Amino acid sequence: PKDGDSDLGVALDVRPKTKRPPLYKVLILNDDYTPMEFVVMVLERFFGLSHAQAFELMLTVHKKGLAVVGVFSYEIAETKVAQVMDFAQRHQHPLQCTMERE
Ligand code: NFA
Repeated sequence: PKDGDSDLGVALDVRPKTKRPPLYKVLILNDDYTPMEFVVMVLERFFGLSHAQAFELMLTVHKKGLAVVGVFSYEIAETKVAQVMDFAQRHQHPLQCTMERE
């Protein structure tokens, strides 16, 4: 019994359920071959970052091994991952982009 429950044996929860949809982190992984400028272009093109923000985040991935580049609903995250993977493959770079539940 949470709320609105007397002793009738029936739980009446009057609180509105406002469960938010789960969010997903999109991550870019470092590798030894993808050019830095290509990663910067990816971050500008698909994640709406300025050139300066994109360069900074690319360096974080390069130094730390990976970084979260955005947080989205499942469907948007899935689309971002597919766009990055497709763009990298078309340019024959081994860049990896994945998603994980927050
Ligand atoms: N490590 C890559 C290089 O030195 C650059 C890179 C950064 C690749 C971020 C992937 C992600 N050319």
